[in-house]
Amino acid sequence: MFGVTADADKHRWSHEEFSALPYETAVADLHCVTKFSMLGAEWGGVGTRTILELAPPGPTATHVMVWAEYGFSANLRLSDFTAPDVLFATHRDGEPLTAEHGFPVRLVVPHLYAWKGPKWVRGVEYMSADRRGFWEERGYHNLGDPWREQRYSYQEEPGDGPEW
Ligand SMILES: Nc1nc2c(c(=O)[nH]1)N[C@H]1C(S)=C(S)[C@@H](COP(=O)(O)O)O[C@H]1N2
Ligand SMILES: [Mo]
Repeated sequence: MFGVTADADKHRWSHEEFSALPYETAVADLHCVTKFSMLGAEWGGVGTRTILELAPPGPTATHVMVWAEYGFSANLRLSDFTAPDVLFATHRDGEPLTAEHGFPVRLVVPHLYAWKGPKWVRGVEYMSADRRGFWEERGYHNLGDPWREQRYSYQEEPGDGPEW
């Protein structure tokens, strides 16, 4: 965790330390915008709320950027990042994630479209203002709520995302 943390320090976990943190599960569908969705998987890993307690954000933090391998990133409102059932998943249906699906850790955000859940997560940046991630810069909706069908940026309403 880096960016505007409460103590202005970076917080890191080795794989071993991360694996020792409290383990939670959540059943969640992955809604992809362009492919078939993965339904009903049980994800296991570390809750974002656990990480937030260990590395709290500073008072000005309103958003996060979740950074992954290969330059992928996704931005989230802090409230979406810390919502119940949002996990740094290490397991799916009781098995460690495969490389293809995000080993060693991916973010699972059950209430948002799947691009908001980076695979191969490397770090999370607390931000004092919103900034678009990889797909959000390339035409996907800044918020990505599947129940509101927020797929593309042209559907954004004023206030849904930062100015272009
Ligand atoms: N690092 C990274 N994470 C990513 C992506 C990506 O391209 N790179 N694609 C996203 C999209 S668009 C979807 S639909 C899901 C797909 O997850 P799956 O490969 O486990 O089915 O991963 C998301 N996370
Ligand atoms: Mo996707």
